[in-house]
Amino acid sequence: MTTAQRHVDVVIVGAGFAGLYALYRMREIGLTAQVFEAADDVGGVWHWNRYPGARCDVQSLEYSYSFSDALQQDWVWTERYATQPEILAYLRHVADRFDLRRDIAFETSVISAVFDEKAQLWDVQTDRGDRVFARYCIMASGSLSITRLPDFPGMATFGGEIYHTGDWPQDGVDFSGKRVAIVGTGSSGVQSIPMIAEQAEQVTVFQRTPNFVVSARNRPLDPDVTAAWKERYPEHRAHAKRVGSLYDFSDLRARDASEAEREVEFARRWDGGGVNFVHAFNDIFTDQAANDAAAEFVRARIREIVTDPDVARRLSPTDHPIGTKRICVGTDYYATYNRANVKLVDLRATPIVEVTRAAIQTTEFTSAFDAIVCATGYDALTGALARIDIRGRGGRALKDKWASGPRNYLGLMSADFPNLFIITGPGSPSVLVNMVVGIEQHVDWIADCITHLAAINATTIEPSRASEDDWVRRVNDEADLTLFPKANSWYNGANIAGKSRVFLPFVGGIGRYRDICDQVAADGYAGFVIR
Ligand code: FAD
Ligand code: N01
Repeated sequence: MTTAQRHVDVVIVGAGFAGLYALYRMREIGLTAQVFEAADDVGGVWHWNRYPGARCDVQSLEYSYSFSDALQQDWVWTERYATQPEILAYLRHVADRFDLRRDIAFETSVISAVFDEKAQLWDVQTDRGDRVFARYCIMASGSLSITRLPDFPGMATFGGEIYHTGDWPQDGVDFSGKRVAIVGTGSSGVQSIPMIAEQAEQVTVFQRTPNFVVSARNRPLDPDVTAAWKERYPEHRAHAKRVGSLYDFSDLRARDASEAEREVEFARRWDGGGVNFVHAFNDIFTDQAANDAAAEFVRARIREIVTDPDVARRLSPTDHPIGTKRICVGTDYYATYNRANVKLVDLRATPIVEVTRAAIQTTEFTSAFDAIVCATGYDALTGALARIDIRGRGGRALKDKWASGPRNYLGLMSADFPNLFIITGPGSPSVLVNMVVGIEQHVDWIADCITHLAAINATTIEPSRASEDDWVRRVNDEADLTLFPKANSWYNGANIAGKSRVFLPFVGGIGRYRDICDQVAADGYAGFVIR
């Protein structure tokens, strides 16, 4: 398909959960759309993250679209937390079922989007020479789509394979008989380490910061449970619109409970598995003492599971409140360190000095490896936007405007960048909630907004500076009321050298955020300038 030099109503960047739904909705409101996707297929995160053990940690029955009842009734999830292949199959099914592929150009990266003030159109160009003019531009380019490799001295000289979990070979990797180094112990490391350890001859985990890991307690989905859930889908989805997922939020404060009561509640949630552990009390994210109690419960479990006390100590997080770096959900993670073929290296005590052609040299030892797996994360929330040369009024670059931190209103739009919408970007609940719920909310709001503009015969919408300033302040102020700023994490850009340290997502929750967005629309898009 050639898309060179043509006009559409809307350009959409990305064909993951967000881009696919955006395309569906734009068509539904009668717009022509062109999607560009760097990958060779749909799926986004679920296309790229094929590492062993990759799966969601929001329950499958909830980590899925709600916009089509026929879809949610027909699709059968087989496990409590679906694997990457199953989620990818689901997204492929969605693309086929709603005939979405015909408007998607694959293996095509958007390199620039420039607002033409005279024509009032976005001029979008790709690495394949396409040039498309569009009234609207929707950035569905992902919050966790720009991978980040470590830059150890000599890395380029390594003669074995180097993998990043977020750019995994499509045909998989056979680690049988291999000596594998794994760098990184965030969610991707936590999911992949036990799986790679089962296959490889030797696994050495290079850990900089230990993370809190709760057990997934994954299991096959009982067909009766699924049927009962599907019967009550409208109720479940309505609830998720308020809270993101059927998380079991407690109304109780840890400080009001006795130590024994706290232990019972933590144990119940630990045994139940999943992220509900951090919702055991409603002050875990705001009260250091409550947080300490939850953190200590996990550290005690680590000491129970891991047989070598020194390894258990090194695996125990002490430098951040639990939950302020994204809680990891794993299967057999801590028990994996009891295996004879797994070794843990604490990079803070024993830093890497150099990577050579066949080995990694630390301050204490040199070990030979056949492969290095980097589970080293992403340039989150702003990375994909920064990769594109986005220019608004007066030729101003978005990355310059955002040099000291993202500036936008509701996380959705930035002043001087008219008709440019961002899905689950900074300033929205984004990565702090079930992201499919957040994506549907954003896309529906954008579809309503564009419909409104057409109805009043308007050409552009963008936030006023004042509303943008207020929103940025509010996002920061609300984060400052929590323990989140106490951690160095990708939530606040700490994982990228030179990135401004700003807490990126809106901590207020999807329900409150939805109310704010709905009120803005009901008030005639208050805070926006419509021309
Ligand atoms: P993505 O899926 O990242 O899709 C963005 C797409 O845009 C990508 O395919 C990318 O190639 C493309 N793109 C980017 N820039 C360009 C460009 N310039 N030109 C063309 N194409 C471009 N969230 C949850 O809520 N629950 C979970 O359990 C969960 N599990 C996760 C597990 C993993 C391993 C990861 C990495 C993330 C997980 N997430 C989870 C977060 C996840 O990001 C979202 O749930 C969701 O998949 C995001 O969808 P998206 O369409 O917004 O972005
Ligand atoms: O990335 P991360 P991720 N030298 O940034 C370490 C989602 N997700 O891919 O903490 C040594 O969390 C880094 O160490 P430190 C989820 O939202 C969900 O694991 O910076 N180490 C850290 O340990 C998640 O939060 C699932 O000190 C280096 C790790 O690499 C997000 O995606 C599964 C280093 C990076 O952890 C990102 O998770 C997977 C260096 N130079 C992903 N650089 C689910 O389960 C980095 N590290 C649903």
